[in-house]
Amino acid sequence: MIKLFNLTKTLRASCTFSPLIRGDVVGLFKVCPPLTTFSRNYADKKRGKRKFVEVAVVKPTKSTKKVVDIWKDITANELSTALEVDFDELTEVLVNLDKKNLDLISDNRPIDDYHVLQAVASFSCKPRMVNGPPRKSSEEQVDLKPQSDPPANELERRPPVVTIMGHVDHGKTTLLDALRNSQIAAGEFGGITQHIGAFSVQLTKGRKVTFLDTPGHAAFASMRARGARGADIVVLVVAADDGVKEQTVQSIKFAQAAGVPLVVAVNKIDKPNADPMRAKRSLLEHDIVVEQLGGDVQCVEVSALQSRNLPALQEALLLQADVLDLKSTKKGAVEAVIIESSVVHGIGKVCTLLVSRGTLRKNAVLVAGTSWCRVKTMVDEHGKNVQEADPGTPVRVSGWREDLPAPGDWLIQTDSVDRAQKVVSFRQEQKMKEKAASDWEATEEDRLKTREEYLKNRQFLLNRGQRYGSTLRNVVHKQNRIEKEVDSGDPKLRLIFRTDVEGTLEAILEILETYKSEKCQLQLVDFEVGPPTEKDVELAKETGAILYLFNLMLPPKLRALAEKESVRIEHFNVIYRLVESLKNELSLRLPSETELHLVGEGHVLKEFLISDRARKRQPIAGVLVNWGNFEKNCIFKFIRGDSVVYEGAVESMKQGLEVVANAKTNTEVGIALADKNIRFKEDDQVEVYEKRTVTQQIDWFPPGF
Ligand SMILES: Nc1nc2c(ncn2[C@@H]2O[C@H](COP(=O)(O)OP(=O)(O)OP(=O)(O)O)[C@@H](O)[C@H]2O)c(=O)[nH]1
Ligand SMILES: [Mg+2]
Repeated sequence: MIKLFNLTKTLRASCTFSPLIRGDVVGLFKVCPPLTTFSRNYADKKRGKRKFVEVAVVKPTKSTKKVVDIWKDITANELSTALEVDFDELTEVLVNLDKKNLDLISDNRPIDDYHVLQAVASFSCKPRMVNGPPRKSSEEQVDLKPQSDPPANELERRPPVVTIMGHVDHGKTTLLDALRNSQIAAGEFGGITQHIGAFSVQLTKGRKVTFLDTPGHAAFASMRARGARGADIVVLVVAADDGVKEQTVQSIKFAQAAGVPLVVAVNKIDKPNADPMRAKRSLLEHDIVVEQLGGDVQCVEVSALQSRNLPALQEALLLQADVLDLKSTKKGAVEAVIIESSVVHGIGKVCTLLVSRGTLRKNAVLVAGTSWCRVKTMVDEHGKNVQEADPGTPVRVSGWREDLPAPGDWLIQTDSVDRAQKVVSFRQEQKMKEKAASDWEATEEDRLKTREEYLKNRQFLLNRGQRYGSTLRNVVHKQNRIEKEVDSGDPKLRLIFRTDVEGTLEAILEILETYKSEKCQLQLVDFEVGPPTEKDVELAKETGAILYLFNLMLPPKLRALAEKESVRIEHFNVIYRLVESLKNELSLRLPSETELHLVGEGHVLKEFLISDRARKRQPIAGVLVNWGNFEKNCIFKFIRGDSVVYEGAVESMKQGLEVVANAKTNTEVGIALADKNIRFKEDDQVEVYEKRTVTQQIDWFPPGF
């Protein structure tokens, strides 16, 4: 057996004969050594034609074979990873080489060096000797990864996570209220849900279910998508009087994309115009075939308001949960998903999370995204302190440091604050690297753009006969000056946002993304979750922005400061009111337009020519007012046939000898224009318009508003 320290030697030796192992073919010479250029030319000339066979110079060709790192005492397992081949396939090759290898493979012992080389060759790869197995990447060493599946003997049944989804106002929160005997819907601002809520409910038969209530309003699509992703079962609420609507369809799609089974609750069956069958049939169009129509999707008709048929819905949910056979372990490190996060005055960063494995206790050290936490307080949905939270339990946890975890982030427990901090700084570093890479790409793009721009400007100068001179000074700066002047008058709306929770901030930003109007610029100066501070007021003052607060209190001290600094603060707790306000603010910044409103009509009875002192003849239109009111300061139009003879102000209006400011229906009035050259004819039509200024409306219609 050749020992591995001889491996390099063997390799070198084998290269001479075996291109399979060596990989790169150096070269082959045909017949003669090459001639110098001089001697060949001379020979060619002398003999008139070439007699030599052309030398085939074969350049060193780089092997295209994959290089595989091998090392002393490599095992079959390691070799299959290095070769990136199936372990069984490699086993077969090694056993074919020598039956004894089977024992080495089963005991995970090192394979003989010679067989290693042969195996590598048989997979058409090129071996490269390295000192040892590759070290784990720093990412694997530092970062926290979810644990592998728990052993079967640790698994215990856990409560199902049921997400309630559906169109706005179809009764999701009322249904949850009915199931848990609460009054959430009654206390909601604007009668709509704007947060994702997590509730643990004890159903009949002592079974617990964790409900996630999602908003139905169009603005909260991301929250709905997250709700579906975090669910075991989705309850699709469809109002029997309204049927399948836009957000019902979206909810179905989110549930299907997340691969989560549905249970349909046809709600509001107490309503006189309820038509549960119609609702069920329209679900067919979206591939939801309920049991009553021969499908396999459970469907229960309920009235959340009257608590009708709720036991049947509970039964359906528990049945579905049993089918799914949901299990987890209470042991080991905690893993959970962040449902919502916020900044609470006096408490700091707080997250609602749903435990998925392990048992969460006070003082546990957690990492989620780029934040970490030593659990300071832990409360349930009623605000009651809890000591423990096991799988399927939602809790609110305070004690977060660094960033605010984002909803949907995966949380993992770690053993020490030191480790948590290391993980967080590693992740922050990774984020920065990713950002730097994307920034670099953007810079590179910019550089190419600048180059293109430069060549264009250079060509522009060349076309004008200028071969020298700065393109920057001669083209760009000039252009910028012009653009600046044009730009300076553009209407702008600058905004700063502070919201109660991350989810609403995300919804607001998504709404702002839909703003495409060019009539008024919309500039987002800053946005953050948490109560406003003095800095926000200062920033608003500096930038001339309006500070928008969503679902947040404005401390009296800040109110006084804002008043002193003349900073506008707008306060909302219902999303559609906030959007209304934004649209208003944008519209107010648009220049007003004038519209002409017809206020009277008449016709010319006769033209009079009157001589004035300068002996100039002044044509006067003798007009009968057919209807309306001729105000002197209105716009007058004289129309003959299809053409407008005159449009504009009049010089004077007289009734008899009296100068008048207006003339009413059925009265005659003499009208003089400043332009004495305009003549009138009998039956010329006269239209009188009042100028009205109207404010423009912004052309922005975010979906759902
Ligand atoms: N008649 C009748 N009204 C209902 C029923 N369920 C809900 N409602 C009413 O429907 C309205 C909307 O109810 P919510 O529970 O707030 O609806 P939601 O689906 O949670 O609304 P969002 O969360 O904003 O999407 C309220 O006025 C409820 O009283 C029901 O079974 N029957
Ligand atoms: Mg609701």
